Amino acid sequence: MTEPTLTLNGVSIWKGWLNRADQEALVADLRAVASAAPLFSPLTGAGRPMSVRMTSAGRFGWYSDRSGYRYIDRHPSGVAWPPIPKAVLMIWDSLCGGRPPDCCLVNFYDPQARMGLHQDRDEADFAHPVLSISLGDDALFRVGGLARTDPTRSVWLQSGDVAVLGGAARLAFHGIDRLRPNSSTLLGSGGRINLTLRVVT
Ligand code: MD3
Ligand code: FE
Repeated sequence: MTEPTLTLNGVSIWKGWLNRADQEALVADLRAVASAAPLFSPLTGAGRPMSVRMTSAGRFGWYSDRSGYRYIDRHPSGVAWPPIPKAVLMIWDSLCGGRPPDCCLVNFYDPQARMGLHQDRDEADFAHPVLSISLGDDALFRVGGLARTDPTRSVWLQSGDVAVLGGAARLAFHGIDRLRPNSSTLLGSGGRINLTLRVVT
């Protein structure tokens, strides 16, 4: 396996893992996912809609409402989540291998959207890595340690970058502080897509 371009608090980042043609093909796949399973704004525990819109592909999709964060086996409309695109599974194979992911969360950020510092802990087994793919505008990614108050480091994630979160970093606090608007021409109307692949069960 190739070496990551950089590591940040244990998070491995491969800059430009996807070339422009790969990125364009992936966006087309994701438009098909979002047309079968439309984007929605999950509610936080406080009942406020998140600024990031989401949908999922795979056996499970991530969902949240006032009853909490969880994985559900259908889109809120009742339709099945579409299959994870083959090109996405191939990226997982190259960098993670092992058991294939059963959720591909699709996060869509409009220029104002953010994601506060959090841990990913809705999965059954944290021994499996998480893989993230960035498309579209640059995003300021922040990662800390296992406690919310641990020191954090930040890096700009760009279109085509892939990150793997494994080992101790799997439970690190992380978030997206802001986008750099109009930094990419990949998405016609701007914004950012992040794909997060996880083994859920
Ligand atoms: C570091 N998404 O959906 S992906 C999420 O860019 C989420 O949309 C962000 O955090 C995004 O939960 C960040 C990169 C990422 C994903 C999982 C991690 C970084 C992580 C788990 C542990 C540590
Ligand atoms: Fe997360």
